Amino acid sequence: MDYEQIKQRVEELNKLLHQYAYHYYSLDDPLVPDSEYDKLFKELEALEKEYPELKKESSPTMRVGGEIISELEPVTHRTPMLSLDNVFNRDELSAFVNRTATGLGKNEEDIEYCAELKLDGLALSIIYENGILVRAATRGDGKIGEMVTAQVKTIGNIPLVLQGENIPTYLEVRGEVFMLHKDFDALNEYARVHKTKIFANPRNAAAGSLRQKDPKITAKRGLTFNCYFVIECEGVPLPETHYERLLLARSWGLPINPLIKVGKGVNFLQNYHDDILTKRDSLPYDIDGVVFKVNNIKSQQELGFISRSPKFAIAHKFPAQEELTKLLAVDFQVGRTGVVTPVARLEPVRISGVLVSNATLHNKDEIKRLGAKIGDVVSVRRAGDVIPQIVRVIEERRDGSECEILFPVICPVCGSPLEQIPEEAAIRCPGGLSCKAQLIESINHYVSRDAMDIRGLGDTIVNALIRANIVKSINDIYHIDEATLASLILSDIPQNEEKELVLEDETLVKSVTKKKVRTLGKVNAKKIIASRDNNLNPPLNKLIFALGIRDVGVSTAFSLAKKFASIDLLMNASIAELMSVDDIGIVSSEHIYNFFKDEHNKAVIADLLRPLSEGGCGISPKTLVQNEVRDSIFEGKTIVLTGTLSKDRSEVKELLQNLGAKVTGSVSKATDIVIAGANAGSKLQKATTYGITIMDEDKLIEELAKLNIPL
Ligand code: 5U1
Repeated sequence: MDYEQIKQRVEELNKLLHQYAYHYYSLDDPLVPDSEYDKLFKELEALEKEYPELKKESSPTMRVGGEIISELEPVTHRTPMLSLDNVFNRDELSAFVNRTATGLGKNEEDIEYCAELKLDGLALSIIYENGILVRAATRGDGKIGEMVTAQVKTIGNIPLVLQGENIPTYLEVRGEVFMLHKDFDALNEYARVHKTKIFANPRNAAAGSLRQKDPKITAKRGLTFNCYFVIECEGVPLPETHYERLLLARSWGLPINPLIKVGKGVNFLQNYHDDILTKRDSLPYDIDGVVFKVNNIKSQQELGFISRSPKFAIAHKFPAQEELTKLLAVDFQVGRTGVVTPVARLEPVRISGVLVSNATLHNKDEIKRLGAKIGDVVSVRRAGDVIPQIVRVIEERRDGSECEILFPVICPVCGSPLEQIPEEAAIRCPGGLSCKAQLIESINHYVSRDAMDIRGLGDTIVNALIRANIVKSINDIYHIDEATLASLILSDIPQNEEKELVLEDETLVKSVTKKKVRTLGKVNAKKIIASRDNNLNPPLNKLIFALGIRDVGVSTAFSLAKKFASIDLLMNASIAELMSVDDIGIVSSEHIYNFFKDEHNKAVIADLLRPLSEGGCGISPKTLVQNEVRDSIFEGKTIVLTGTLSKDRSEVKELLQNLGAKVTGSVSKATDIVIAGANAGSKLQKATTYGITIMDEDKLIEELAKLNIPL
């Protein structure tokens, strides 16, 4: 290629890569596979390295981050970046609606609002000149922000070059930069392993990542942007409503949130607030409220501003997800595999509607990192369905009475000396099943739904069985008779007391008399025994999962059952054979191998499998026949998972892959099935448009059940 041809090729690669990014992020409809994008990206990188003068400021290669900056440069915003006034309840919301109507001289019901999410990140201004991203700045004090252009260019869903029709000569948009929970978790997991800074919440992580002086670091952090306002636009006439302006921005490739709605009246606004509040925990990012804006731009201008916020918009805030409370004590819990976990006992505090009195402290390293002491005032965060966490200690609130948290050296349950596992932060009790805590957890795991599914045998009864020395190992469950179980259930209830009784099936019986309890005990015992005896032929994968082998979760158990036709073959498998199973590495193979070589485990399994006629437990697992697996409707299909599923998405993905499916991230014409969980958004919409088969979670469970795979 001569220089002219090289120049042309660089132009062409720029154009193609921008177009591919637009189709991938904005249209959710990739034009080419990721491998093709990567190939062209590398080609452009190589050409730019050889001919640096051909590298444009808007080149897709800017996504990986440019030079390190010594200071973030101050920038004056052409239009100040405002903040929003807040309301916290319906009365305050009604007052806002009323004020707005009075201000506009209209009826409340006639004013249209655009309802949006209040994303918990940081505000950003982006300017495009002739479609090219030329400047991005943080809010700063509203008048002067910090230039973060190079950092913002690394954010995948922000177009470096606007796409579509009628590109303006000048455009300034505002929006929020935030971090998805998955990116936040990955960042903190990395920080834990590499002992670098752990962020308290996704907002801090987003701010810390955007304000990096080295844009290459920003590039690795996984930030996301949603546009929420078109501030200035030249060269293209703008529509008259805020919502239509957002749609226009979207047509140029700027991402907007899919949950935006338009409507009228205070009831619409309150319902939107309530609806989003119920969805809050299942969203893949943090929000701290909703925002309502008068939709008509002329009306917005008519209403004007008060000090630093517009009169046409309001934020309806949600309860905070972080609150201060006192760390009263630390208990140490022993899990199924013997890992000892410190659990913080807190002065009960209400966090986003839930009373929190415990929080996990993970391990010794985490306590050290937090520098927590008993008696400290701590900030506790509860977001989504994640276990509450202590995110920081408020050292300024110390009064000297706080005391160190001492880690036990012997197991708090069985007294065995605890072991520090080399290379791991975890401390473990080596007691195995002779440790009551591990025994309880093993039994609870064995009887759980994904395992042997023995209904009614909950925590309380398992505890009582172990305390009474009736159950010392999982096989003992099969040697209990109904009368023993019934008497045990009865004996656990105080004799002359009327009280509320929560049954194992979670029904609440009020003021139960002694007589009634006696009957309930018998009924429960009958149900438990029936459930146990009806489950003597579980699918092999369920039995493997139930054994509680380290590293063997639902999907690994399934892979093992697919590979080894019987428990005998699995028990005799070599480490090399185990490693040939999908996603099983050397460490997991060793755990599995060692589990089956252990004499105690061998004896327990032998008793589980021994026929009833010979005094055994009579378990005879059903083999996973290869044909069954091949006949699955997922074999060879391209599947997209979207929305919130009740099971971990990566586990579902793995399961489907095990069934021969290809699981991809975005919906295209090549997609065969979209599995839509709760609150599925644009991908579901797109699947409907393309006429792709849509399956909800219940249908997925039903299909997997046909293959004897629990979800
Ligand atoms: N969704 C949304 N969040 N938010 C924050 N819209 C929105 N608008 C804002 C702010 C500070 O200010 C506008 C008035 C530009």
